[in-house]
Amino acid sequence: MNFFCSKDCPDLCGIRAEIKDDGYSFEGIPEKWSETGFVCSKFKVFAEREINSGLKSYQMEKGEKRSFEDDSQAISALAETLEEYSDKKILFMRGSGSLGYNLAYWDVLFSSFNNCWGITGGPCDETGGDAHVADFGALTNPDVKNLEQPDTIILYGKNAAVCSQHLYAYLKKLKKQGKVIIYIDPVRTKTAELADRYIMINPCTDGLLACALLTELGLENGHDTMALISKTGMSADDFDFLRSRIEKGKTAHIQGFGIQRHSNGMNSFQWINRLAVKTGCEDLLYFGHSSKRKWKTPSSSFKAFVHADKIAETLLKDDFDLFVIAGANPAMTFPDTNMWEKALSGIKTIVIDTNESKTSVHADFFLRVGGMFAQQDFMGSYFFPQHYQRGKLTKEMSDTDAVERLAEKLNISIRIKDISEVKELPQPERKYATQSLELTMPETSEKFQLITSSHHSYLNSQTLPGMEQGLQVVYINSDDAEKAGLKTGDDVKISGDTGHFTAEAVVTENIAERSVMCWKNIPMKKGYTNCAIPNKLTDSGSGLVYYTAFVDIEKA
Ligand SMILES: Nc1nc2c(c(=O)[nH]1)N[C@H]1C(S)=C(S)[C@@H](COP(=O)(O)OP(=O)(O)OC[C@H]3O[C@@H](n4cnc5c(=O)[nH]c(N)nc54)[C@H](O)[C@@H]3O)O[C@H]1N2
Ligand SMILES: Nc1nc2c(c(=O)[nH]1)N[C@H]1C(S)=C(S)[C@@H](COP(=O)(O)OP(=O)(O)OC[C@H]3O[C@@H](n4cnc5c(=O)[nH]c(N)nc54)[C@H](O)[C@@H]3O)O[C@H]1N2
Ligand code: SF4
Ligand SMILES: [Mo]
Repeated sequence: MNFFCSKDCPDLCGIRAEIKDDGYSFEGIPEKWSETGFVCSKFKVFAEREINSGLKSYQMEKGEKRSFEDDSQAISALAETLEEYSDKKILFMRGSGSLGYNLAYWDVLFSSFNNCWGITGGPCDETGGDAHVADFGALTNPDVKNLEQPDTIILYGKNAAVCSQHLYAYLKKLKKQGKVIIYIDPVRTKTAELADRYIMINPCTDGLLACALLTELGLENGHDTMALISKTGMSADDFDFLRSRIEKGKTAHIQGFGIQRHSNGMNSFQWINRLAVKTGCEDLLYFGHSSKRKWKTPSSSFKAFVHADKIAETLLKDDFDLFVIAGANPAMTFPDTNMWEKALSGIKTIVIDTNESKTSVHADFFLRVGGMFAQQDFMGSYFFPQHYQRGKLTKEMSDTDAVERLAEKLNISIRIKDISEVKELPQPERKYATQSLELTMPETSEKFQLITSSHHSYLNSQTLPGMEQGLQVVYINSDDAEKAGLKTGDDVKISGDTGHFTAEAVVTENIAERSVMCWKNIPMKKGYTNCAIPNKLTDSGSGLVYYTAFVDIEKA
């Protein structure tokens, strides 16, 4: 059967799936740009979490958990609950648990309630997307095969070895063909191993770097290049190398998500966009495109919206009667964990998920769905040109099975369309329209800047029990560690404006001074990284800031 992985990963792997006596087998489908098809190691984790896990739907009654025998019972009970709320004020949130096209039918179902509100803005690629729309009028990505053209490829905060393993494999091939690869990141991650040159940069200064390069190339004026380079923290030699590579030949620029999770993230993106355009490399500028770009989304009309940075705050104000969460784990993945905990414990909550999570422990009703293996669906890649369809592999109740059954009980008319019935949209083109661009200086602080990155063994908060063991660490530069009297293995208390957590120190040369790094979205030795990250919007006004979070560190 044709299958694909619909996780929140830029790649989108096409997969051939087979049902065997002892389970399932999965094999990656080759692409034009990658003859050896493969699926990443995370895929096994998804299969183990989601396929026939035995987890049942349940409802809390006077503090007691009542599990349902089967899906029909659960659906009937949920329909009854929802009927009680038909005129009440509901907040609906859908996350990135699975990003197939059909998951949007949850929006269709809930937005048909009289007083249901949705969410705008989000935690993922919003800021970078806004920068592209502002500059080019569209969010689009050039053909990945254009990467065969340049002499140099620069990766900015794109940890491809971990987050985009197919791109990493392709870059390896391109390197063998003689392309020079430069990787810029405040952390020397696994991706640095691929690079001909790794350049350590201070967080939030990629825009300053692009502006300094443009100025030195005579394409921009009015900026003090020496001052800008000094703020990036890179050596004159590294800067000259970058300038000479861009001057000499064609250069591709690949923007990662890391840069746009900062308070000046949109501005940084716009300066890199400008660098690519003004040096004649617009068709070599990559960020990503929407995974649903080809199709018109099913229409939903919410009464109004709450912004992504205000969800927990609004719930705490008791503005809503019911909170519905499908495929999201905000208690772990959104900023300000402590506020989320308080908000979730005070509101009636329905969680629709494949697994129990830090969010679902607060659920008054938990609806268990079979996840992507049970879901017939289609979707495109964020980065690559391909798109895939898949059938329903397991017999478990999928998200759309649940939507259809609930809609029928609630007398709401919803029909899940086949891909052949979905309207295809024309694909937009880039047209650079930004005349002049101000440069936004990074926020500064006496404190440490906390970066919380993706780990190769799991995706966002989708882990197996115990997976956090050995990963509850904080990377600290050796000079900083010496000043703070810290050694590898010490427990460190990391405190931000909204709370604190504890992790074990790893003293290293592989991180910029005054920055510290933890793995994202897992429990730490005490508390959670997002306890120390306040709710804040980036300069785009729609993305959440994660990495411009300032913290104090002390031996615990
Ligand atoms: N294994 C794995 N893969 C994943 C995920 C996962 O959790 N695990 N998550 C998926 C999701 S939801 C997403 S959105 C993508 C994200 O994928 P990527 O775009 O690769 O982003 P991240 O690895 O989150 O962040 C990339 C890097 O940005 C660096 N960085 C931080 N600040 C700056 C800065 O100011 N400048 C520069 N140059 N670099 C900076 C960080 O040190 C980090 O190494 O990955 C997806 N793939
Ligand atoms: N500190 C810090 N926090 C971050 C980030 C960071 O870099 N640093 N990255 C942010 C980013 S880029 C993102 S995208 C967000 C992601 O945040 P979330 O949207 O919360 O993402 P996940 O943890 O991937 O998935 C949420 C839930 O979906 C469930 N799920 C999986 N498959 C299905 C399915 O098919 N159906 C249903 N109904 N549920 C399913 C999973 O079990 C999981 O509990 O996290 C953000 N949080
Ligand atoms: S690389 Fe991404 S799309 Fe491919 S199997 Fe892994 S998580 Fe899924
Ligand atoms: Mo994301």
